[in-house]
Amino acid sequence: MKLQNKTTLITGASAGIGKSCAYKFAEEGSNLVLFARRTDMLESVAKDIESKYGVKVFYSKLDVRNFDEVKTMIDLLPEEFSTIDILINNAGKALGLSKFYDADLEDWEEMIDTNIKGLLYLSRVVVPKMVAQNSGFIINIGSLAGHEVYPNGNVYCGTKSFVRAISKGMIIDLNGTNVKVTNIDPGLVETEFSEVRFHGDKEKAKGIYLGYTPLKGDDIAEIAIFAATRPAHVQIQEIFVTPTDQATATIVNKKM
Ligand code: NDP
Ligand code: 8X3
Repeated sequence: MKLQNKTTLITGASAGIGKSCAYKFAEEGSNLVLFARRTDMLESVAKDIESKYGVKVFYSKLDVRNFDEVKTMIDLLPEEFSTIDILINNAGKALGLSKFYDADLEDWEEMIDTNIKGLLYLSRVVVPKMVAQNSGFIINIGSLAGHEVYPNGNVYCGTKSFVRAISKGMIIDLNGTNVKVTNIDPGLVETEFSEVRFHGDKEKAKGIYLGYTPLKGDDIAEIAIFAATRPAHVQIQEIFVTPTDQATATIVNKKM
């Protein structure tokens, strides 16, 4: 086990990539601090992980869009969870897939508040403690959408370009400390992502992953483990990973 006695904080741990990271990091011996808005799902993840891996898990409802909630939660973490070794800024979403001049303003607000401000809020509160302890590791989950703007992706792609830029900004500002940053940019991963994007339309969401083999949450979690377990002098700044069947956002080898 490579992460024994470490503490990993994961946002968006109730589903998808965040949930996969919770299991993989626990498998490596890390204690966990898990956040999301759906506490029933968090609770079942936490209980299952505790019984399978014997690590300590703290979980709580936390909406990353609310700075006061984030600050209070981190300030009041129980003593045994208060030293965060690894921060995984994962909570995020796309909402809608339409031309920018037709888009729903509320969708924009929620994407910007979650993908950009939420990541900033968690980092602003957790990272000073990492700098003070002169050790820590930050994983920001970006996207292929941060490398490439695709039709109707407009604002979501903008938020993921931001994630890529702020990851670089963090790397620059943390230079000279032992706090490392890795930006992970996945292509198509089969999670609740598309169901959320299409506002609960399960059929439409399913269609996104048909006819080829998409990535799974576990594929991204394994990459996160690899990045988090390099020697102290090795910083993997960025990982861009797609399914083998995906060349670009729009070139996907669908056999159908
Ligand atoms: P899921 O929809 O499966 O999971 C998203 C997670 O984020 C859930 O746990 C959700 O929990 C949480 N979340 C959403 N809003 C908030 C909020 N305001 N506060 C706290 N938690 C929140 O999607 P993925 O696992 O696929 O997405 C995870 C990350 O990966 C996102 O940043 C996404 O942009 C990125 N990504 C996804 C790709 C894909 O193809 N799936 C590809 C590239 C990047 P809850 O609803 O309970 O709050
Ligand atoms: C999720 C992948 O291609 O839907 O970020 O933007 S994509």
